[in-house]
Amino acid sequence: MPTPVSPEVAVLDERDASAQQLPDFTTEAYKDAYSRINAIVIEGEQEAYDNYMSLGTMIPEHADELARLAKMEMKHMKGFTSCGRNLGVEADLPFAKEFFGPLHGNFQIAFKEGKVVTCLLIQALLIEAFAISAYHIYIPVADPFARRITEGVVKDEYTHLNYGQEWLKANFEASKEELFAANKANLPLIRSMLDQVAGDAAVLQMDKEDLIEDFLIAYQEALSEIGFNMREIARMAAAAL
Ligand code: PL3
Ligand code: FE2
Ligand code: FE2
Repeated sequence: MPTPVSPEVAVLDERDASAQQLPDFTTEAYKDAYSRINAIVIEGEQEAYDNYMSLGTMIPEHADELARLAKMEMKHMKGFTSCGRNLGVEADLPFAKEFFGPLHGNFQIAFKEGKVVTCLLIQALLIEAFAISAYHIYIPVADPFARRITEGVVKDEYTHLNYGQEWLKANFEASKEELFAANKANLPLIRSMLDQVAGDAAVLQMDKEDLIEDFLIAYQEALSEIGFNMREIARMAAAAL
């Protein structure tokens, strides 16, 4: 007769095993998926740099602070470039440019129209919450080199999210209507970006539902800090359904 194993022991064993099971970073399948994900992150950091520099011209009293945030994005971009190099992967940058195209286009239109609230919602809330969720879910399944880099980056992204949150909180009543409209136009784009990246993310052992959950936590928390009530936040989140 087999020795009975207590359920506690079985659960512990399972957790230990799964905690150690990292993907094989050397397979062609992994590198192929990484060439797109790595490019998305590099392009995202580069565009974030450009966006904070643009925001600095719209909010001249914060130009120095925004230039400091932009510089952090440049450092992130370089860090993620070295992650690809470390794995021997060439980032598919044309793919990533296309991936960001619609959101990038909306930011550019808002910038030209001087819509600082829309620009802040796109960059400091949506893109930063997307990055925070992606980096959180990536860290436990990353190779050791990329994990160290990503852990440093994710702390900075909270600083960026916080910048947008505080500005919008201080200008809440005047920004409210534009925030509703900008959310309605741009949250569905984030949703479709998540859908597009899900297949490659799965190869990196990142789960789509985890990404969505983590994104919504960061985004809804920011909206609540800014001053929206529960009903308004629910209505805004529903724009992505
Ligand atoms: C702004 O600071 C950063 C903008 C980057 C956006 C990143 C979106 C990431 C989606 C894919 C998730 C993979 C994470 C893996 C990191 C190598
Ligand atoms: Fe960044
Ligand atoms: Fe950022």
